[in-house]
Amino acid sequence: MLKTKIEEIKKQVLEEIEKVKNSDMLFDLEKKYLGRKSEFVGFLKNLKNLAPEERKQIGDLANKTKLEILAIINGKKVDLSKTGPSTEKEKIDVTIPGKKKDIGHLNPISIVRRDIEDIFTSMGYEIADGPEIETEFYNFDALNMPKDHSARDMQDTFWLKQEAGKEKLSMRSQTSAVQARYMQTHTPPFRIIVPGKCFRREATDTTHDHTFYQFEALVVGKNINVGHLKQVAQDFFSQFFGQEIKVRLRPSYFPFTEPSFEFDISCTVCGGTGCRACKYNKWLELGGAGMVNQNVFEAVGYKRNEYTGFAWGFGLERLAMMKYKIDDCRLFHSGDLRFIRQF
Ligand code: FA5
Repeated sequence: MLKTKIEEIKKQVLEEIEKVKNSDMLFDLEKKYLGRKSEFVGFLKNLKNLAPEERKQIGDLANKTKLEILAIINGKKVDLSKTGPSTEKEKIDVTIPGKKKDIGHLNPISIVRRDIEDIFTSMGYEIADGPEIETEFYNFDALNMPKDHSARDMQDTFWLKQEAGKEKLSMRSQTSAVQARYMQTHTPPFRIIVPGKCFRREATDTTHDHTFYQFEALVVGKNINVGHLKQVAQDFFSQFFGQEIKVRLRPSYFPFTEPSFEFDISCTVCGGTGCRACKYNKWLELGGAGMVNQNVFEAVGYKRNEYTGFAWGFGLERLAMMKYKIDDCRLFHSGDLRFIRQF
């Protein structure tokens, strides 16, 4: 009786498979005869209720038949694949445009930062780092700015709420804060750059944001002089912009350098002949620079006058603005994808 039933199922499969014309029909047939809820599979599940003698005999036949049905279905699959797609779903329209994957974009600040790091590491510089939340000591005291020093007002600092008995903390207002950190743990000679985020509580405009990047350079050794500062900067800018760049130092004041300079480069747009980008000045201001004040060396434990060194702090946004001819630095951190997608 059961034997006949099994043979009957196989016969039905053989009959129905002849009528199958496409993969959808084959799928339905497979479901009907071998699916979890099919008569055949239910039947296999109930084998356990048979007497041991019959269970073995019928079980063997059922399993053999199941494999045969599977082979019939697979054979049909192969036949159908040879005749090409039989349903709309299976057809591939090669003229439909592909779906573009969104892979994200580097912010131009990151691109510029990487370029700078590549150029300086190729010149033998180390890349140093420091925390964005900084102690008063590293951001000010060690940089020759005692507590009541008026130079602290040169930068509007975001101070954090002071915890009782703990040191006063602020959002780092300049990458110069890393100078003392690095020098405390290293002995000259060394040359480093420190690209990093800075924060200032100031009204924003096209060239000022509350969050911006600077890139500090610090070179310390014996007999380092202003000539080295000028030459290294000139080499760097020429590589960075891919054209010859002239640099100009103007006298200035920073408590942590003596002498101190404002640092200008020849306009990259007009090449130094005067244009709208440089407001017909021919020069563009990029940041501050100078020879490390001996008081800073003393604050980190070096012997006075044993070493000399130069340092600078340039705005990364200014460099990116010049490189990509962007007229508002606030765009960099605006999160506006229409802007970012252009890079
Ligand atoms: C300084 O921060 C000094 N630490 C630079 C320095 C380093 C001098 C080492 C001597 C030796 P200043 O505040 O001028 O200096 O800032 C330097 C540069 O950072 C500016 O010229 C500008 O390019 C950039 N910068 C400063 N404030 C902002 C701001 N709010 N938004 C965007 N860029 C800024």
